[in-house]
Amino acid sequence: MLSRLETLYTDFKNQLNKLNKTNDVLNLKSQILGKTGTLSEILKSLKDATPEERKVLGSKSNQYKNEIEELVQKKLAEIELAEINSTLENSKVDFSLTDSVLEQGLKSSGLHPVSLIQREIEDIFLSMGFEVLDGPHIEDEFHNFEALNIPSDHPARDMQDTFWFQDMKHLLRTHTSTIQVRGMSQRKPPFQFVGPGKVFRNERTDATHEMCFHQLEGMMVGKNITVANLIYFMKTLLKEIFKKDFEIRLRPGFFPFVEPGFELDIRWKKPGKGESPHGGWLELLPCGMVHPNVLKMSGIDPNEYNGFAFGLGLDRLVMVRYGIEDLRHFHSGDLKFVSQFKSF
Ligand code: FA5
Repeated sequence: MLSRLETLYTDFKNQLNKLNKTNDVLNLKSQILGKTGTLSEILKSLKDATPEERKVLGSKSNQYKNEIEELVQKKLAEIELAEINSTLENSKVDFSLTDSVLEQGLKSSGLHPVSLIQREIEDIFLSMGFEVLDGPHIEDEFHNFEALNIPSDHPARDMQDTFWFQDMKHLLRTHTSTIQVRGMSQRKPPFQFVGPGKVFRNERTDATHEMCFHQLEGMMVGKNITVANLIYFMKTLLKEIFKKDFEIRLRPGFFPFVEPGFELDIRWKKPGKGESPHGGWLELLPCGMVHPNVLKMSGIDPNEYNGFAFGLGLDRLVMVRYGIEDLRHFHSGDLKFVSQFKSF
Protein backbone atom coordinates (compact mmCIF):
# COMPACT_ATOMS: atom_id res chain seq x y z
CA MET A 1 0.00 0.00 0.00
CA LEU A 2 2.96 2.28 0.71
CA SER A 3 4.17 1.90 -2.88
CA ARG A 4 0.63 2.71 -4.13
CA LEU A 5 0.76 5.91 -2.12
CA GLU A 6 4.17 6.85 -3.49
CA THR A 7 3.09 6.16 -7.09
CA LEU A 8 -0.03 8.25 -6.54
CA TYR A 9 2.05 11.17 -5.28
CA THR A 10 4.59 10.96 -8.13
CA ASP A 11 1.82 10.72 -10.76
CA PHE A 12 0.08 13.69 -9.19
CA LYS A 13 3.23 15.84 -9.43
CA ASN A 14 3.83 14.83 -13.08
CA GLN A 15 0.25 15.67 -14.04
CA LEU A 16 0.23 18.94 -12.10
CA ASN A 17 3.37 20.11 -13.92
CA LYS A 18 1.58 19.83 -17.25
CA LEU A 19 -1.50 21.86 -16.23
CA ASN A 20 -1.99 25.59 -16.81
CA LYS A 21 -5.68 26.11 -16.22
CA THR A 22 -7.31 26.69 -12.84
CA ASN A 23 -10.19 24.29 -13.54
CA ASP A 24 -7.87 21.46 -14.56
CA VAL A 25 -5.87 21.87 -11.36
CA LEU A 26 -9.03 21.82 -9.24
CA ASN A 27 -10.24 18.70 -11.08
CA LEU A 28 -6.97 16.92 -10.46
CA LYS A 29 -7.16 17.86 -6.79
CA SER A 30 -10.64 16.49 -6.49
CA GLN A 31 -9.66 13.23 -8.29
CA ILE A 32 -7.16 12.67 -5.50
CA LEU A 33 -8.49 14.41 -2.40
CA GLY A 34 -12.23 14.45 -3.20
CA LYS A 35 -14.65 12.19 -1.28
CA THR A 36 -14.19 9.39 -3.76
CA GLY A 37 -10.66 10.46 -4.73
CA THR A 38 -7.78 7.99 -4.92
CA LEU A 39 -6.10 9.13 -1.72
CA SER A 40 -9.39 9.14 0.14
CA GLU A 41 -9.97 5.52 -1.04
CA ILE A 42 -6.56 4.52 0.30
CA LEU A 43 -7.34 6.18 3.60
CA LYS A 44 -10.66 4.30 3.82
CA SER A 45 -8.93 0.96 3.25
CA LEU A 46 -6.64 1.63 6.22
CA LYS A 47 -9.29 0.10 8.46
CA ASP A 48 -8.25 -3.37 7.18
CA ALA A 49 -4.53 -2.80 7.88
CA THR A 50 -2.69 -3.96 11.02
CA PRO A 51 -2.18 -1.33 13.76
CA GLU A 52 1.55 -0.96 12.82
CA GLU A 53 0.75 -0.56 9.10
CA ARG A 54 -2.00 1.88 9.95
CA LYS A 55 0.42 4.03 11.95
CA VAL A 56 3.00 4.25 9.12
CA LEU A 57 0.46 4.54 6.31
CA GLY A 58 -1.69 6.98 8.25
CA SER A 59 1.14 9.43 8.82
CA LYS A 60 2.48 9.04 5.25
CA SER A 61 -1.00 9.62 3.79
CA ASN A 62 -1.43 12.78 5.86
CA GLN A 63 1.98 14.01 4.80
CA TYR A 64 1.12 13.50 1.09
CA LYS A 65 -2.32 15.04 1.56
CA ASN A 66 -0.75 18.21 3.03
CA GLU A 67 1.92 18.34 0.34
CA ILE A 68 -0.68 17.91 -2.43
CA GLU A 69 -2.74 20.74 -0.98
CA GLU A 70 0.30 23.00 -0.80
CA LEU A 71 1.38 22.20 -4.36
CA VAL A 72 -2.16 22.86 -5.61
CA GLN A 73 -2.23 26.28 -3.90
CA LYS A 74 1.17 27.15 -5.32
CA LYS A 75 0.12 26.11 -8.81
CA LEU A 76 -3.13 28.13 -8.60
CA ALA A 77 -1.18 31.22 -7.56
CA GLU A 78 1.23 30.74 -10.49
CA ILE A 79 -1.66 30.42 -12.93
CA GLU A 80 -3.33 33.55 -11.55
CA LEU A 81 -0.12 35.56 -11.87
CA ALA A 82 0.44 34.33 -15.42
CA GLU A 83 -3.14 35.34 -16.31
CA ILE A 84 -2.67 38.83 -14.84
CA ASN A 85 0.61 39.30 -16.71
CA SER A 86 -0.88 38.16 -19.97
CA THR A 87 -3.89 40.48 -19.52
CA LEU A 88 -1.54 43.39 -18.86
CA GLU A 89 0.59 42.53 -21.88
CA ASN A 90 -2.41 42.34 -24.18
CA SER A 91 -4.10 45.37 -22.68
CA LYS A 92 -4.32 48.52 -24.75
CA VAL A 93 -3.67 50.70 -21.68
CA ASP A 94 -0.19 52.16 -21.62
CA PHE A 95 0.79 51.78 -17.99
CA SER A 96 4.09 53.51 -18.47
CA LEU A 97 2.23 56.76 -19.29
CA THR A 98 5.56 58.24 -20.37
CA ASP A 99 4.66 59.58 -23.77
CA SER A 100 1.23 60.96 -22.96
CA VAL A 101 2.42 62.55 -19.74
CA LEU A 102 5.37 64.21 -21.43
CA GLU A 103 3.15 65.43 -24.23
CA GLN A 104 0.89 67.16 -21.76
CA GLY A 105 3.70 69.19 -20.34
CA LEU A 106 4.86 67.33 -17.27
CA LYS A 107 8.36 67.23 -18.71
CA SER A 108 9.25 70.61 -17.26
CA SER A 109 6.89 70.80 -14.30
CA GLY A 110 5.47 67.91 -12.34
CA LEU A 111 4.28 69.00 -8.92
CA HIS A 112 0.65 69.51 -8.07
CA PRO A 113 0.12 73.11 -6.88
CA VAL A 114 -0.95 71.87 -3.44
CA SER A 115 2.31 69.87 -3.08
CA LEU A 116 4.25 72.86 -4.34
CA ILE A 117 2.86 75.22 -1.71
CA GLN A 118 2.98 72.59 1.00
CA ARG A 119 6.72 72.17 0.41
CA GLU A 120 7.28 75.91 0.39
CA ILE A 121 5.46 76.31 3.71
CA GLU A 122 7.40 73.41 5.21
CA ASP A 123 10.64 75.15 4.21
CA ILE A 124 9.47 78.47 5.68
CA PHE A 125 8.69 76.83 9.02
CA LEU A 126 11.81 74.65 9.02
CA SER A 127 13.85 77.84 8.60
CA MET A 128 12.10 79.25 11.70
CA GLY A 129 13.02 76.22 13.81
CA PHE A 130 9.79 74.21 13.47
CA GLU A 131 9.68 70.43 12.91
CA VAL A 132 7.48 68.91 10.18
CA LEU A 133 5.26 66.07 11.46
CA ASP A 134 2.97 63.55 9.77
CA GLY A 135 -0.06 61.66 11.11
CA PRO A 136 -2.46 58.88 10.09
CA HIS A 137 -5.50 59.50 7.86
CA ILE A 138 -7.50 56.90 9.80
CA GLU A 139 -7.97 58.14 13.31
CA ASP A 140 -9.87 57.26 16.47
CA GLU A 141 -12.39 59.42 18.29
CA PHE A 142 -9.90 60.28 20.97
CA HIS A 143 -7.34 61.93 18.70
CA ASN A 144 -9.89 63.60 16.39
CA PHE A 145 -12.28 64.86 19.07
CA GLU A 146 -11.85 64.02 22.75
CA ALA A 147 -8.21 65.07 23.17
CA LEU A 148 -9.20 68.36 21.51
CA ASN A 149 -11.78 69.16 24.16
CA ILE A 150 -14.66 67.94 21.95
CA PRO A 151 -16.52 65.27 24.02
CA SER A 152 -19.15 63.06 22.34
CA ASP A 153 -22.07 65.28 23.37
CA HIS A 154 -20.35 68.51 22.44
CA PRO A 155 -22.19 70.51 19.74
CA ALA A 156 -18.87 71.27 18.02
CA ARG A 157 -18.90 67.71 16.62
CA ASP A 158 -21.69 68.82 14.30
CA MET A 159 -19.35 71.32 12.70
CA GLN A 160 -17.54 68.56 10.86
CA ASP A 161 -19.60 65.94 9.13
CA THR A 162 -17.49 62.88 9.57
CA PHE A 163 -16.77 59.76 7.51
CA TRP A 164 -17.09 57.08 10.19
CA PHE A 165 -15.99 53.47 9.90
CA GLN A 166 -18.57 50.80 10.61
CA ASP A 167 -17.34 50.33 14.20
CA MET A 168 -18.27 54.02 14.82
CA LYS A 169 -15.01 54.35 16.72
CA HIS A 170 -12.67 55.03 13.81
CA LEU A 171 -12.98 57.76 11.19
CA LEU A 172 -11.17 59.57 8.41
CA ARG A 173 -9.59 62.52 10.18
CA THR A 174 -11.63 65.67 9.72
CA HIS A 175 -8.76 68.04 10.46
CA THR A 176 -5.01 68.01 10.95
CA SER A 177 -5.49 69.01 14.59
CA THR A 178 -4.99 65.29 15.28
CA ILE A 179 -1.31 65.95 14.51
CA GLN A 180 -1.30 68.50 17.37
CA VAL A 181 -2.50 65.84 19.77
CA ARG A 182 0.05 63.24 18.67
CA GLY A 183 2.87 65.81 18.49
CA MET A 184 2.13 67.22 21.94
CA SER A 185 1.95 63.90 23.71
CA GLN A 186 5.32 62.83 22.27
CA ARG A 187 7.23 66.00 23.22
CA LYS A 188 8.22 68.04 26.24
CA PRO A 189 7.88 71.84 25.96
CA PRO A 190 9.24 74.02 24.53
CA PHE A 191 8.49 72.73 21.02
CA GLN A 192 7.09 73.94 17.71
CA PHE A 193 5.98 71.98 14.68
CA VAL A 194 3.78 72.02 11.60
CA GLY A 195 1.80 69.03 10.27
CA PRO A 196 0.41 69.06 6.72
CA GLY A 197 -1.92 66.47 5.21
CA LYS A 198 -5.20 65.37 3.67
CA VAL A 199 -8.42 65.65 5.65
CA PHE A 200 -11.88 64.31 4.87
CA ARG A 201 -15.36 65.70 5.46
CA ASN A 202 -18.71 64.48 4.34
CA GLU A 203 -19.88 67.67 2.73
CA ARG A 204 -21.40 69.05 -0.41
CA THR A 205 -18.76 70.30 -2.82
CA ASP A 206 -18.65 73.73 -4.40
CA ALA A 207 -15.97 76.14 -5.64
CA THR A 208 -14.36 76.47 -2.20
CA HIS A 209 -15.40 73.16 -0.57
CA GLU A 210 -14.15 69.64 -1.27
CA MET A 211 -14.75 66.36 0.56
CA CYS A 212 -11.05 65.61 0.59
CA PHE A 213 -8.84 68.66 1.02
CA HIS A 214 -5.59 69.69 2.68
CA GLN A 215 -4.76 71.48 5.87
CA LEU A 216 -1.54 72.43 7.55
CA GLU A 217 -1.55 72.43 11.31
CA GLY A 218 0.91 74.51 13.27
CA MET A 219 1.69 74.61 16.97
CA MET A 220 4.08 76.32 19.34
CA VAL A 221 4.17 75.51 23.06
CA GLY A 222 6.51 77.09 25.59
CA LYS A 223 6.56 79.72 28.33
CA ASN A 224 4.82 83.10 28.04
CA ILE A 225 3.66 82.71 24.45
CA THR A 226 1.22 85.44 23.40
CA VAL A 227 -1.23 86.29 20.62
CA ALA A 228 1.46 88.66 19.30
CA ASN A 229 3.70 85.63 18.63
CA LEU A 230 0.84 83.93 16.81
CA ILE A 231 0.19 86.97 14.61
CA TYR A 232 3.90 87.33 13.83
CA PHE A 233 4.13 83.75 12.51
CA MET A 234 0.89 84.04 10.53
CA LYS A 235 2.03 87.27 8.89
CA THR A 236 5.47 85.85 8.10
CA LEU A 237 3.85 82.82 6.51
CA LEU A 238 1.54 84.89 4.30
CA LYS A 239 4.29 87.34 3.34
CA GLU A 240 6.64 84.53 2.30
CA ILE A 241 3.94 82.77 0.30
CA PHE A 242 2.58 85.83 -1.51
CA LYS A 243 5.83 87.82 -1.61
CA LYS A 244 3.82 90.89 -0.66
CA ASP A 245 1.87 92.26 2.25
CA PHE A 246 -1.63 90.95 2.14
CA GLU A 247 -4.76 92.54 3.55
CA ILE A 248 -5.92 90.34 6.41
CA ARG A 249 -8.45 90.55 9.19
CA LEU A 250 -8.65 88.76 12.51
CA ARG A 251 -12.07 88.11 13.98
CA PRO A 252 -13.21 85.98 16.92
CA GLY A 253 -13.74 82.31 16.05
CA PHE A 254 -14.89 79.37 18.12
CA PHE A 255 -12.94 76.11 18.33
CA PRO A 256 -13.20 74.10 21.55
CA PHE A 257 -9.45 73.47 21.56
CA VAL A 258 -8.36 77.11 21.61
CA GLU A 259 -9.20 80.00 23.92
CA PRO A 260 -9.31 82.70 22.67
CA GLY A 261 -9.94 81.52 19.10
CA PHE A 262 -9.69 83.55 15.90
CA GLU A 263 -10.45 83.38 12.22
CA LEU A 264 -7.86 84.97 10.00
CA ASP A 265 -9.42 85.97 6.68
CA ILE A 266 -7.65 87.16 3.58
CA ARG A 267 -8.93 89.72 1.05
CA TRP A 268 -9.62 87.77 -2.11
CA LYS A 269 -10.93 88.73 -5.52
CA LYS A 270 -12.59 85.80 -7.22
CA PRO A 271 -10.85 85.52 -10.61
CA GLY A 272 -12.95 86.95 -13.43
CA LYS A 273 -16.10 87.18 -11.35
CA GLY A 274 -15.62 90.29 -9.25
CA GLU A 275 -15.70 89.97 -5.50
CA SER A 276 -15.82 86.56 -3.85
CA PRO A 277 -18.79 85.71 -1.63
CA HIS A 278 -18.61 87.08 1.93
CA GLY A 279 -17.63 90.56 0.70
CA GLY A 280 -14.26 89.58 -0.72
CA TRP A 281 -12.95 87.89 2.44
CA LEU A 282 -11.90 84.25 2.32
CA GLU A 283 -11.71 82.25 5.54
CA LEU A 284 -8.22 80.85 5.45
CA LEU A 285 -6.51 80.46 8.77
CA PRO A 286 -8.33 79.60 11.97
CA CYS A 287 -6.09 79.85 14.99
CA GLY A 288 -5.91 80.61 18.70
CA MET A 289 -4.23 80.05 22.03
CA VAL A 290 -4.22 76.35 23.01
CA HIS A 291 -6.96 75.58 25.54
CA PRO A 292 -5.57 74.59 28.99
CA ASN A 293 -7.67 71.36 28.91
CA VAL A 294 -5.95 70.31 25.68
CA LEU A 295 -2.50 70.84 27.19
CA LYS A 296 -3.56 68.92 30.30
CA MET A 297 -4.89 65.98 28.25
CA SER A 298 -1.51 65.68 26.56
CA GLY A 299 0.34 65.71 29.86
CA ILE A 300 1.49 69.36 29.79
CA ASP A 301 1.01 71.59 32.83
CA PRO A 302 -1.06 74.62 31.69
CA ASN A 303 0.14 76.61 34.73
CA GLU A 304 3.68 76.40 33.46
CA TYR A 305 3.27 76.36 29.67
CA ASN A 306 0.99 77.82 27.04
CA GLY A 307 0.99 78.08 23.27
CA PHE A 308 -0.77 78.80 20.01
CA ALA A 309 -2.14 76.59 17.24
CA PHE A 310 -3.43 77.21 13.74
CA GLY A 311 -5.05 75.11 11.00
CA LEU A 312 -4.38 76.52 7.54
CA GLY A 313 -6.67 75.55 4.64
CA LEU A 314 -3.97 74.69 2.07
CA ASP A 315 -6.23 74.35 -0.98
CA ARG A 316 -7.71 77.78 -0.45
CA LEU A 317 -4.28 79.31 -0.07
CA VAL A 318 -3.34 77.74 -3.41
CA MET A 319 -6.50 79.21 -4.98
CA VAL A 320 -5.66 82.69 -3.78
CA ARG A 321 -2.02 82.55 -4.82
CA TYR A 322 -2.63 81.27 -8.33
CA GLY A 323 -6.02 82.89 -8.97
CA ILE A 324 -7.82 79.55 -9.34
CA GLU A 325 -11.58 80.02 -9.36
CA ASP A 326 -12.63 76.50 -8.30
CA LEU A 327 -10.78 74.04 -6.08
CA ARG A 328 -12.50 71.07 -7.73
CA HIS A 329 -9.80 71.34 -10.44
CA PHE A 330 -7.36 69.93 -7.88
CA HIS A 331 -8.74 66.40 -8.08
CA SER A 332 -9.76 66.53 -11.72
CA GLY A 333 -6.74 64.53 -12.89
CA ASP A 334 -6.26 67.11 -15.66
CA LEU A 335 -2.53 67.17 -16.33
CA LYS A 336 -2.76 70.38 -18.33
CA PHE A 337 -4.15 72.08 -15.24
CA VAL A 338 -1.49 70.67 -12.95
CA SER A 339 1.46 71.43 -15.20
CA GLN A 340 0.91 75.20 -15.35
CA PHE A 341 2.11 76.02 -11.82
CA LYS A 342 5.59 76.99 -10.72
CA SER A 343 7.13 78.20 -7.46
CA PHE A 344 7.04 81.95 -6.99
C1 FA5 B 1 -10.44 73.31 11.62
O1 FA5 B 1 -10.41 72.29 10.96
C2 FA5 B 1 -9.58 73.46 12.88
N1 FA5 B 1 -9.00 72.21 13.20
C3 FA5 B 1 -8.54 74.53 12.62
C4 FA5 B 1 -7.80 75.00 13.82
C5 FA5 B 1 -6.56 74.48 14.14
C6 FA5 B 1 -8.36 76.00 14.63
C7 FA5 B 1 -5.89 74.92 15.25
C8 FA5 B 1 -7.69 76.46 15.72
C9 FA5 B 1 -6.45 75.92 16.04
P1 FA5 B 1 -12.04 74.61 10.00
O2 FA5 B 1 -13.11 73.61 10.05
O3 FA5 B 1 -12.47 76.02 9.96
O4 FA5 B 1 -11.09 74.43 11.31
O5 FA5 B 1 -11.07 74.32 8.78
C10 FA5 B 1 -9.82 74.97 8.64
C11 FA5 B 1 -9.64 75.52 7.23
O6 FA5 B 1 -9.78 74.45 6.30
C12 FA5 B 1 -10.70 76.54 6.79
O7 FA5 B 1 -10.33 77.83 7.18
C13 FA5 B 1 -10.66 76.41 5.29
O8 FA5 B 1 -9.61 77.18 4.73
C14 FA5 B 1 -10.34 74.97 5.09
N2 FA5 B 1 -11.55 74.19 4.77
C15 FA5 B 1 -12.56 73.84 5.60
N3 FA5 B 1 -13.48 73.09 4.95
C16 FA5 B 1 -13.02 72.96 3.69
C17 FA5 B 1 -13.49 72.27 2.53
N4 FA5 B 1 -14.60 71.53 2.55
N5 FA5 B 1 -12.77 72.33 1.37
C18 FA5 B 1 -11.61 73.04 1.35
N6 FA5 B 1 -11.10 73.69 2.40
C19 FA5 B 1 -11.79 73.66 3.56
